[in-house]
Amino acid sequence: MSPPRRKASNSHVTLKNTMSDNINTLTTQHGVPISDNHNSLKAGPRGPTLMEDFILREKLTHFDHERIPERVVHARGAAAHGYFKVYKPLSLVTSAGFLQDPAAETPVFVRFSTAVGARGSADTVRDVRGFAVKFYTQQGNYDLVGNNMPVFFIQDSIKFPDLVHALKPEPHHEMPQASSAHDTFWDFVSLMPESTHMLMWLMSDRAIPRSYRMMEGFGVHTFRLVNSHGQSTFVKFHWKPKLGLHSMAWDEAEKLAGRDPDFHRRDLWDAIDSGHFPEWELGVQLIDARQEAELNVDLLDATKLIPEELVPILPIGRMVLNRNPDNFFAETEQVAFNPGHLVPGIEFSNDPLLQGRLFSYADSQLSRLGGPNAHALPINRAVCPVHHFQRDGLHQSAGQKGRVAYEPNTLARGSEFRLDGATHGFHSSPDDLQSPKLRQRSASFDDHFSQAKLFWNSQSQAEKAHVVAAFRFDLSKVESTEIRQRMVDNLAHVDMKLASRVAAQLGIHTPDAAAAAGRLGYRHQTMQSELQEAPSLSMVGRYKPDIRTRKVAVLAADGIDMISVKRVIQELTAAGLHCKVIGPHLGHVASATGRTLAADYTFSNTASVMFDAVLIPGGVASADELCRLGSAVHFALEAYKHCKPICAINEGVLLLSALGFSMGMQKETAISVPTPGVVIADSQRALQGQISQAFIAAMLQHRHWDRINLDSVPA
Ligand code: HDE
Repeated sequence: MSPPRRKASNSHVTLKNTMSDNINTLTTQHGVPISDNHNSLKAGPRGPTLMEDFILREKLTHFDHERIPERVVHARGAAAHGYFKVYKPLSLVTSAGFLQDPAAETPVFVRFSTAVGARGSADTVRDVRGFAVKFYTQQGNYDLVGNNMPVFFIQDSIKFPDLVHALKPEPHHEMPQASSAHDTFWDFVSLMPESTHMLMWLMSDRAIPRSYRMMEGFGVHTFRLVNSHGQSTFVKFHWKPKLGLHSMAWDEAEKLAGRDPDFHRRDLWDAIDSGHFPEWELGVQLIDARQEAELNVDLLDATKLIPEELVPILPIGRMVLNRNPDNFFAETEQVAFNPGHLVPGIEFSNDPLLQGRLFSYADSQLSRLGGPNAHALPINRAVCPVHHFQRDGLHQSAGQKGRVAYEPNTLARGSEFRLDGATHGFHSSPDDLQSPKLRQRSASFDDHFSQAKLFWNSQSQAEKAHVVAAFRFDLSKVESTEIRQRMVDNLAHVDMKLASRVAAQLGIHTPDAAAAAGRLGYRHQTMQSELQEAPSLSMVGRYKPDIRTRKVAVLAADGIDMISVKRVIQELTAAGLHCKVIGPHLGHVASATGRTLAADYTFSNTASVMFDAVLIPGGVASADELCRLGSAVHFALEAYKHCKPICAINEGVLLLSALGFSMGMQKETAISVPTPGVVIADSQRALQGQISQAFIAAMLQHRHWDRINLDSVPA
């Protein structure tokens, strides 16, 4: 059962309908009723169209200009409305109003995105995901414009255009779309050892999330919280998903990009639409001046993180997304985030990557949204009173009145608008900036490999294997052997085994750490870290015992054993899972006794990659028919290959016979788990409820990455 739908709380950021209430009458933009929307005005029924047809011209002109420039990065995204509530007043560390009252709900709009692909590219590509949150607070809008990885490729914003030019499709033929697997990207990053830590994250399963709802989010940079006494504390922001952290298999992500390019967008929409509102907890790492001095990491370096093991995350509030947008263009496309949108009580740090961003966003939006008034679009508008003397500009819609557009004045309402910074207006904390003007990076930024090594050391065996496979995949698409060699030589500084495993399939020499030294862009200083491993960097152990909204495919044909399957479906549904029946055709499949089950999909209009788990019911005739259907056999094998939980009841196991499973294997027990995540059940002997229980237990782990010999599975 879906939970009852809650009424969305943030109705003041709802779009107003601009169409006339009388929708039976079409009008022009200026309200003139249109008598015929099917025929243009012509000189006779077979004559040429007349220039005078202002209705046709207006319609075509508007249509011709429907598209606006897409975001130069993060063009592809999906968004939702919701609210944020703080757990306890945070007045000790910040004066930010929205972080004080546990009873108050602050409306939010959140946009998730991929970074590289064009607006129409696929959702499931290997990429960092954007995680941008706009808080509509009573002290103005606050934007926390983060990613699903805690570090970034570069340290200084002056390298951002180079990074993006290298990563985007190559300019001569505009290929490949939304992929890092090409020469220019690896050429650039192999010459920029500061990227190595981020590359480890990008080649890990974090870059192929199962769902936006199952991703962590990070503010990446260090910010500052400032209290009403002007005391400042460094802060790193973290979002933790309630559903836990989950990813998909790389082969699955690639196939999904074709099967359903909208996979993540649809997943978010469907969850909210059915009342399963995604939630995240906001946490902070607070670092005071004393701790800063003790950390072996420069807080201003965005290629580094502060391990949770050194500075624990303090949960401070909860965000719920409970309403889909009414109009994708007006909201998701026109929303304009800007890390420069702060509220009193939150301030920047001197991170040189952040400092560049403070210029870039508003500048980029000038061309994307066509002028300086994008803040007045409904989705970007503040919910608190706004008063300033900025005037005019393209698309001005404010209807500003009066003769006074300056301050100080005596002709309007006074001349003194300065507020007491400590208690009211935004106030930048004084900073002692007695330094020489120079183009230089701090020597404390020079350690490019320690945290890449920490990340590698902290991964499970299966995660390490995925990282190696991802490096191999991407680098195998690089045509230049020189670039491939350069990259694995860099990896030798992270871990020799990692570098050798990557090199093994690339037709290049054994990695050579010494060869990397002395190259352009190469600076290497290793900071001794007290941490050799940080379990928090691994995704294993972050599985939460919450399987609600996962999708189960039930493979069925005529002759299925209806009693057991219906019961299992009922129990899985009660546990919050979404079961869908896949049949050889739409309509119904029937049991031997004539009981029927409606098919939601066919084997040709869906695929195993669309599901999290597979249930194969019993019934001799059904199992026989499925075994004859290549697409059904492929469905089951592919789910196995992607390490998904599978439950086969009675004869259903025949579908897995290509993998060597047989009913004979589990004669002794009513339910057996012959390999991780595969449940084989004898419905005649299993106790009521036992089958679903065993299947749910397998699903709690989401994916069974420890399955062996997956390369030999014919799917
Ligand atoms: Fe962005 N980034 N970025 N970025 N970024 C943009 O803003 C930029 C960086 C991030 O859903 C652009 O309106 C520079 C880090 C997200 O609308 C642009 C630098 C992080 C989004 C821009 C960075 C991000 C953007 C593109 C290096 C994680 C999508 C159009 C100094 C903390 C927000 C636009 C949305 C979008 C510039 C680096 C996150 C061009 C110059 C680090 C989530 O202004």
